[in-house]
Amino acid sequence: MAERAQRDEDRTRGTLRFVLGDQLNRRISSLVDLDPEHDVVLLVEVRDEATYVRHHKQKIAFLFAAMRHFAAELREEGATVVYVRLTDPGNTGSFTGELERALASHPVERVVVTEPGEWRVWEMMQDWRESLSVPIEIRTDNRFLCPREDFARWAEGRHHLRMETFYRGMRRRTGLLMENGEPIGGRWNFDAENRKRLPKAHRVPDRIGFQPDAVTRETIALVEAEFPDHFGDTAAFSWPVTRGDALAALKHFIDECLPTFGDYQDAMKGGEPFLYHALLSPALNAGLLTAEEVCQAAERAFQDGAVPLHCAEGFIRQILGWREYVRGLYWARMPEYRDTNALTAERPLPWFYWSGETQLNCIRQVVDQTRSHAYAHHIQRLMVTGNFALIAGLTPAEVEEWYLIVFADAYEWVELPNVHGMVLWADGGVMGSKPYAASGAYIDRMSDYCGDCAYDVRKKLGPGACPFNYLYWNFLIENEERLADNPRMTMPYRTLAGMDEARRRQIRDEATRFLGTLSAKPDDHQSSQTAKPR
Ligand code: FAD
Ligand code: DLZ
Ligand code: SF4
Repeated sequence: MAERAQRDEDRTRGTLRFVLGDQLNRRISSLVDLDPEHDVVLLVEVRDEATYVRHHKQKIAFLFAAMRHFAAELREEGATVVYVRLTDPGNTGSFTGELERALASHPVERVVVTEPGEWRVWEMMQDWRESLSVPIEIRTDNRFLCPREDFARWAEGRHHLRMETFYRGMRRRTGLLMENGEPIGGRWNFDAENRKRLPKAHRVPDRIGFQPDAVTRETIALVEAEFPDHFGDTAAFSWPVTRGDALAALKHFIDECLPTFGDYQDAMKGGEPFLYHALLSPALNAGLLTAEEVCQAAERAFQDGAVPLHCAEGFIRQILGWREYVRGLYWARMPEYRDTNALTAERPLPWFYWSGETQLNCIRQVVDQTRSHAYAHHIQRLMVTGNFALIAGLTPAEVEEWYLIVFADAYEWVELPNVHGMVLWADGGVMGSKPYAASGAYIDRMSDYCGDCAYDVRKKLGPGACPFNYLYWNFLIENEERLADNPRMTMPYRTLAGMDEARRRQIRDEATRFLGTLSAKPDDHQSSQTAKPR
């Protein structure tokens, strides 16, 4: 009894360290000064987080498995961990409820957290300053290379926030791929060398997969039981769920894929969802890996002569450039950022984004692989499902919700700028200098999808013509007032100006007819919000 009283008294001097499900890193700021003697680490599985959008089943199973493994590793280290499972009796279902419950049973001096990835949770944390019985310290998220405040300073006063300028600053700041203050190889960017189409007989390497262990099998079963109507299958689950597995995935990528990554970065191939891509984003975004160590691993491989410069640079740019940039932009511009709709796009999301049931082969391929793997690579997200959403004028909020649901790596800080800014140009050019609109010719050039399609990519109009072709021109016509003055749109608008009135009318008619066939519902009484997306 006396021993227990003493222990409780010690705890009153301790700290409760609340680690969110995407902060699973032993060096995260909330854990750097962990005192296993006195502190309590809290991790909670809560229904609110699994359902604020109806995440892909694999994303929930992945995160719960990673959280359980992380908790076990902390316990092995001697830390006191309070781990709340989804179905534990008394689970209130929310971050706030579980934090209050933990404080009621573990008297501590203060709470320490790391700033969250999403605005929604940031707002919750501001309320905790007022509502909790003890003080709370919210620390910088040290998994990123550019703190939010530094990005905000860089962004201040700029209307256009161009990634390339930011990226050069980050190369200088970190010294990655730099020599005597200059970029190695004399150039900052080797993008032009990263646009090859995959040759027909080309064999891509087999990928390392991580068979679900007992912990993951349990979380998969939990998700199937608790969230049966969420989008996605779990049969092909093979994500790394521990730090050890994530490091093995990184090594596999650097050894087997990075030497060719740059060449085929933009390529797409039917039945080959992964090609040379890293498949590291779920692990990175959940904290199992850090941006710094991943970039350093790529730089080391270049310095060892195992990886050509354009591949190492192409990969490092994605993480040091794009990833840090979208995160900075999100925090610099939220919450107003999500509310803009610069192209006044208002068409509901077609049901085929959930079902994959469409004759557009490119979309079918991407939706089907996304259902199986909770993954599509960048160009599939940007130039297939994204490009369609842009040129068909789909409502930003619905498209954004879809992207936040269907990928294992999706969190609003990274999803929103990519979808709202890069894909839909709904921010009116804050992020990208022009919309990435493209006709079927782009998809045909970078993939083999068109060969197996019911539509003819070479046909611009008339029966059997590829809808991407007339939707593209229809998009330019509809947005002529907004976009024709954009210097980067001069070429397409010059071509449009050369079209006679009859052809413009035909484009408008065929686009209107096609768009009229799109249904937002599987039948008359289900919507994408309430239906069972499978
Ligand atoms: P690789 O192609 O091998 O790239 C390596 C790494 O670079 C990725 O793991 C990722 O961390 C980073 N990266 C590359 N491009 C971007 C980018 N544009 N923004 C941020 N990081 C980038 N990424 C997410 O992590 N979560 C999302 O929710 C997400 N939504 C996206 C939505 C759209 C419309 C688009 C166009 C892109 C989105 N991305 C998102 C970025 C990118 O598509 C994924 O990071 C990438 O496909 C993940 O697969 P990979 O690890 O195989 O990446
Ligand atoms: C995405 C997610 C899910 C599905 N479930 C949980 C959870 O049960 N517990 C938790 O701590 N985190 C979860 N997450 C991740 C959070 O949504 C994420 O931490 C916030 O969105 C802030 O980025
Ligand atoms: Fe997609 Fe058009 Fe090619 Fe079919 S023909 S796969 S719809 S781009």
